[in-house]
Amino acid sequence: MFKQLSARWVIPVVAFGLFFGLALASCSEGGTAGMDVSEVARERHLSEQDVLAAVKTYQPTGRFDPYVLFASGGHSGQVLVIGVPSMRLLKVIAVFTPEPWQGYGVGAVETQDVLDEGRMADHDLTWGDTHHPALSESEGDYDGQYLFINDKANPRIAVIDLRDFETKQIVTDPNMGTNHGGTFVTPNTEYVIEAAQYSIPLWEEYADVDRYEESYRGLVTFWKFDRASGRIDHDASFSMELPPYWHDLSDAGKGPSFGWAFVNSFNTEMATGGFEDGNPPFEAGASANDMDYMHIINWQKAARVAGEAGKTRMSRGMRVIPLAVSIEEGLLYLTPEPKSPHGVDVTPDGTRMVVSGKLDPHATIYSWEKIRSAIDSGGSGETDSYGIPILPFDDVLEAQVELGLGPLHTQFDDKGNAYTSIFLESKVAKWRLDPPELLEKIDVHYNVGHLAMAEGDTRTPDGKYLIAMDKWSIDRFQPVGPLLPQNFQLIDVDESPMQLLYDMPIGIGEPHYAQMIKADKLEPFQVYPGVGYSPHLMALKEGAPVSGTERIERVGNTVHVYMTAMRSHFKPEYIRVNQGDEVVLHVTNIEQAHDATHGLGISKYNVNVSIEPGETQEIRFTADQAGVFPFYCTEFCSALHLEMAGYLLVKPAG
Ligand code: CUK
Ligand code: CUA
Repeated sequence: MFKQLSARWVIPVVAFGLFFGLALASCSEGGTAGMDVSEVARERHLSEQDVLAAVKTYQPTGRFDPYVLFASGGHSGQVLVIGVPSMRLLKVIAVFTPEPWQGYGVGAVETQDVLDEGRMADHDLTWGDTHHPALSESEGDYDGQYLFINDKANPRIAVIDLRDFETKQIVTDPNMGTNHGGTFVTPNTEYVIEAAQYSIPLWEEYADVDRYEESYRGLVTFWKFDRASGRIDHDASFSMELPPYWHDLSDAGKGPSFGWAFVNSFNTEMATGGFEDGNPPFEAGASANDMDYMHIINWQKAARVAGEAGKTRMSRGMRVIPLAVSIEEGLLYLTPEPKSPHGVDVTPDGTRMVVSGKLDPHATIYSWEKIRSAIDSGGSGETDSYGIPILPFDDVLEAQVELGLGPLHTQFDDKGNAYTSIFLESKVAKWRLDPPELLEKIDVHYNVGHLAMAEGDTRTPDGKYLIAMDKWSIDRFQPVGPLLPQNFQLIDVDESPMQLLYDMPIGIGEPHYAQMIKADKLEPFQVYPGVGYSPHLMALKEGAPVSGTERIERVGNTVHVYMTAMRSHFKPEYIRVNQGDEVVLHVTNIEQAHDATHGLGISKYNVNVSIEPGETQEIRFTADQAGVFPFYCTEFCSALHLEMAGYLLVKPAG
């Protein structure tokens, strides 16, 4: 019996079970007539490690997780909110993609306005490829106020307010083809960094790839964040022209390196592909060199320069610092980095930058002090073909530590250790920074991309929990067809060796990065503060319907409906309009009870809004189809929820 347990586990499990059994027996009034832990473990074929992992992750009902993970939702264009260590999915925040439950982009005007801000190339964009969420920071510490996330596919940045976990703004970067090195914030969220990936022509609308080196350009944008308004200030933001390398991840300096940003690049070969014409494909052409360039950018000085007359040029409505100005003003330096680098991660104390080359088995550690003195001493005179000074590799290198095949991204703990994902080996390497030494590796399943450590990008990481964001999950979960979920694996890094605790399938897209914050730093609203509150304004909205002001007003062909919702009725319940009328529905949930949310869905008109307690929303549509259309509350709010309904009556024209 109990074949899964080797002999060395039997005694500990029995002891554990006994302990638990006794503990339960002694604290439970009704007795423990059921099975004890060891019996359950045996029946479910669980090892002692399994039981320990379960105990380390289980959250009893009503008890909250100590950490919250904000993960990119990948192609879904959304953000996932997950409790750690339970790995329970708490919410999917609608960002770049319409989302009906939250009433995002399906009828509510203000949410549609946010999505419309994100239109590019005269297209409605109904998806995004989210990669890197960034929590707002104060003095290098997550402050729990805002979250930013990039859309790689369409170069955009979104701003989410963590008072209500809703997307407030989308800004587009008209000079980029795609982005990737975003979002990363400076230590007081002065700026949100966004670096382009695949270069496109900058100063002209169109140029064929045969003019790549002259006309195509890389770009980094520093989006100015205005904390008071909770919005990015477009006019106070600026971009910097970069060579047409393909830029990759970024990170902001802190502590001694405060004021600087670090942006990786690959394809410094400036390969232009064209496999079909007998050229090397991008994968070969863009990885021919042994070294690419890390870009070292003085953003503090660049922000000053961008404010000086004549130092920027407008391109597609954005201020851009031309390359020549950056070179002349000493805003931009390069240093070699091996080979086809991906992640650049600044250590918590800001003294070092860790880079991993996808085709190099090392973590390469740069010393900020050495970078600083190489810059101060005027460099070696060497430049790239665009005239950007190159700091010699040996002058700025602190150390290299061999980790394994395909190192990608690095996180740090509170004990001076670093953790690097090793993509080709499907492992996470734990290594020490001082002196650099590989300590141990743990298997992950499989093809790990980013890692997220508790409070990982702050000046004071917590350690303890690490999440490996795995791209493949073959043999981990119940088969669900050829498209498999991704796999988040929770790892306890305080144990030595590190222990895998939990597998969480992500069936909504390919998340790339995530950040994990202490839950008690978040102070979301329980209920909107006041009746008639607009999440867009983050204030009471003038003229929002409240109890007693419900009415229908016609102004020409526009019919304004001032409606309230409470358990369990809408007021009014009939909306009578003529075919062709414009309908403007103002609806307020006049309740203040926690969680008393109502929805408003209108049959066949593609409308659903979520109206949380106190919230007001506006819906606009043309009543172009005659007929009778029920509307109803789409949240099961009360015993008489099904009765919370009404009719839109559209009288045929003529
Ligand atoms: S990336 Cu996907 S694993 Cu967009 Cu940060 Cu590295
Ligand atoms: Cu209100 Cu259901």
